[in-house]
Amino acid sequence: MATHGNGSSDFFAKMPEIKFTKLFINGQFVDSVSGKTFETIDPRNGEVIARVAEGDKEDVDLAVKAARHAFDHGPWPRLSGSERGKILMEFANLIEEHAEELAALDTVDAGKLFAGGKATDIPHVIDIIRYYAGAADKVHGEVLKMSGKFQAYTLREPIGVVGLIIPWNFPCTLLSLKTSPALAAGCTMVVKPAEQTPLSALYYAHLAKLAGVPDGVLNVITGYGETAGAAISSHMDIDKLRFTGSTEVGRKVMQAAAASNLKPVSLELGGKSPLLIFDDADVNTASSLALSGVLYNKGEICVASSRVYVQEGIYDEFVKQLVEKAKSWVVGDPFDPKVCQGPQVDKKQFEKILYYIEQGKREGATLLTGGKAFSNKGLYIEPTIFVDVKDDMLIAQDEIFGPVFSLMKFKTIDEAIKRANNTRYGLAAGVVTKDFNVANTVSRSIRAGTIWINCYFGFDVGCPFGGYKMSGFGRDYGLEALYEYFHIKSVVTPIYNSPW
Ligand code: TXE
Repeated sequence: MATHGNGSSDFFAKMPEIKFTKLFINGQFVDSVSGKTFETIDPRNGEVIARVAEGDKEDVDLAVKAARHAFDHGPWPRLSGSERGKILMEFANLIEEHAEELAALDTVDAGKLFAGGKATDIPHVIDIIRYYAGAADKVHGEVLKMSGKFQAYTLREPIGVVGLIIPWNFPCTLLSLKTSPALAAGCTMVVKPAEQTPLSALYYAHLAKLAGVPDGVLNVITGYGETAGAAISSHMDIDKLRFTGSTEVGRKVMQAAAASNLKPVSLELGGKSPLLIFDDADVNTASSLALSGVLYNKGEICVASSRVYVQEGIYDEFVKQLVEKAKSWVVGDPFDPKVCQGPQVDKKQFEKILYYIEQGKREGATLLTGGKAFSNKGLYIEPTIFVDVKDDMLIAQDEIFGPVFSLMKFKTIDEAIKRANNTRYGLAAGVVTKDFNVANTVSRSIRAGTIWINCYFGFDVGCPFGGYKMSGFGRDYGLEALYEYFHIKSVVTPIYNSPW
């Protein structure tokens, strides 16, 4: 069984002060039009952290109005890229100063590790903002020689008011991933954080204002998906949508976009990523990669390596080592620095994971360790390993989004590739081998947006990320994400008497 964190440090003292609980519209914190609020809950103990303004359609309308005004008449899109870049650099500096508060807010709201937030997530947020700050003045078009007596030049013009819908698993990171390129491009925006994790988004908006982002450019509507989220997706005056979340809701967002003003959509959706481990792999390294590939962020990560395929020659030794490692994985309070895994984000997610564990048992997979809640207080689940998993079982097909391994054995590379591709998703995959040819063949054969060779979770702000198949389309990170926030306009002129 996984062990309990029992850190004697004063980690409970890190409970952050909750300063912002209202909607952020046109540079001001305001109540919702209805006056309604909702509870945000601490998954460590089920206690209410704060009541937060519940935005709905009327609030989205006000936020879009502010964003439209800021786009059509405000300074932001009219500043030069380097002026926007300077403000974004200041924003990144402020995030750096307030890293601890932001990390703590995501810990109480989402059950994420506080130490990890401070050491990894928030520094990554800062990198993201600085990257797009630096890119803001490097956007340009092209000059084209056309057939006949014409030439053209292209302009990249900011796309307008964007709607950004964010999930709860990396609240601050995904917020910066969507907002930073939009800000760099000169867009204005209405952001809806997930109802489970509204707090860091409001703090982030406050820091953006302090940095000099003008009123109306970044608006945050806290509230539920079916109301505030749906109002954003179907809004007639939003020019572009970017969404990260479930495949099911991604479909609804796209339908709403099509049924309203045909706004373009980018979707980053679920995954069921395969990790292929070949006989020549070092078993200790491979089992550690698989361990963190599934358990990192309690399995609440879209690229979790939730299908682990191991070649038959090392299978038994791999399983033995993985089970030992999973048993010593420390589950407990995410403020405790010794803990590796905190509680699942909310009751719905907790119950979803337990349902899939029961389903795995029912369908005949063998449970080697874990398989139940970790304590009777808080939403903790034991790291759970299933073997004898068949490709068509629910636990091998559906995104569980929890600390659940499905282990499968394979004989040949062709078989491994075929089985790895037997999924409706295509977000990421990993391959562990010393053979370069095997690594290359697998990388080119798997239909997924990211392939990790002898590593897992290698992310960088410059490296594009996104899905194939039902994992969505469009890219986060890199210049690819920045370009999604522009229209390309072609300006054509006749040319007379040109020598060429
Ligand atoms: O996601 P939702 P949920 C997957 C993961 C998880 C499952 C369900 O498998 O178990 O989705 O999680 C907003 N119109 N991922 O239900 O509902 C919602 O308020 C517009 C993978 O929490 O997709 C939130 O802000 N918006 C994923 C956001 O959508 C709507 C990360 C995501 O919530 C809406 C999260 C609607 N009708 C979950 N309904 C990843 N790719 O990383 C909800 N929302």
